[in-house]
Amino acid sequence: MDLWYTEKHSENVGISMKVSETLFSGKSEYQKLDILETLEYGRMMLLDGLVMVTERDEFIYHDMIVHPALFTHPDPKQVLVIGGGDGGSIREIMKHPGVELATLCEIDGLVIDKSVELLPSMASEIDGSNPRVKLHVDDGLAYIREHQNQFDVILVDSTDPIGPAVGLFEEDFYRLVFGALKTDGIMVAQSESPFYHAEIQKNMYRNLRAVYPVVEMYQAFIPTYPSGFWSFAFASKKYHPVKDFNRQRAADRDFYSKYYNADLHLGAFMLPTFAKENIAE
Ligand code: AG3
Repeated sequence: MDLWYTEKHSENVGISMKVSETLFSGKSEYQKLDILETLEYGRMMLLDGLVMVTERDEFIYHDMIVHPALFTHPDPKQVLVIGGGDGGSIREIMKHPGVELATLCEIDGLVIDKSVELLPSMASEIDGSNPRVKLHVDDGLAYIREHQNQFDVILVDSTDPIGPAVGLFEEDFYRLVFGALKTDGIMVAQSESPFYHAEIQKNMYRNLRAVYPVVEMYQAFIPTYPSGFWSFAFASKKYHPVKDFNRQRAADRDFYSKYYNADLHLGAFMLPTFAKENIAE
């Protein structure tokens, strides 16, 4: 018997993967969580039926949510991840030796527990053994309200703006994040597909611009997300991701990254016309 999982990307289009095994399927108080073994993409985690990560292509998303901000900020020491319970973002942050502490604030403890158990290649740094990593199972909004003016970089590693992540796309939240950043802080948030989510992007970037002086969009190719063309919002109090980018520092990094590199850092901020139009002021 052939088993396939399909995530619908629109009413009439979806991505399908052949599945060999269901490793976990359950429900937390927030959402449905499934971890499947696929033939082509390795293990895959779904939240409410949406693909969050696969072992085969997660390096792209996690390189790109972390390294552009950490190589734009000249000296990031305190980094917060909101969401990101699979641990992939924390793993990449730990490759920056200057980071003193990375804090993970994930609302759903089940996501952390099951990632540690079933997705060790991502969750290796969130199993409680690394003193440079602090874990909080808490609502991101509540957490940053209590932790103002503390972080150099805040990464919003969320799911789509439905379910528990809705509040993470609103102006009030961006204002709280602004307050939780130091005076030269940077926020990066995953910002959906320019191809499928023009309306979400329009609102999201309008909300960001109401709060931050520097707001730019950058792109990455992520085969398992809707359309494969994905984006991130770079919102900053001071540093510009292209003008203030120290190319040499990125080129001299002492770790391997399979997607990110110093040329790509700059190229990622160059957008096709339709994507620019989604977020035009
Ligand atoms: N964040 C999920 C991005 C949204 C994917 N959307 C979708 N498949 N419809 C991933 C978290 C990885 N740390």
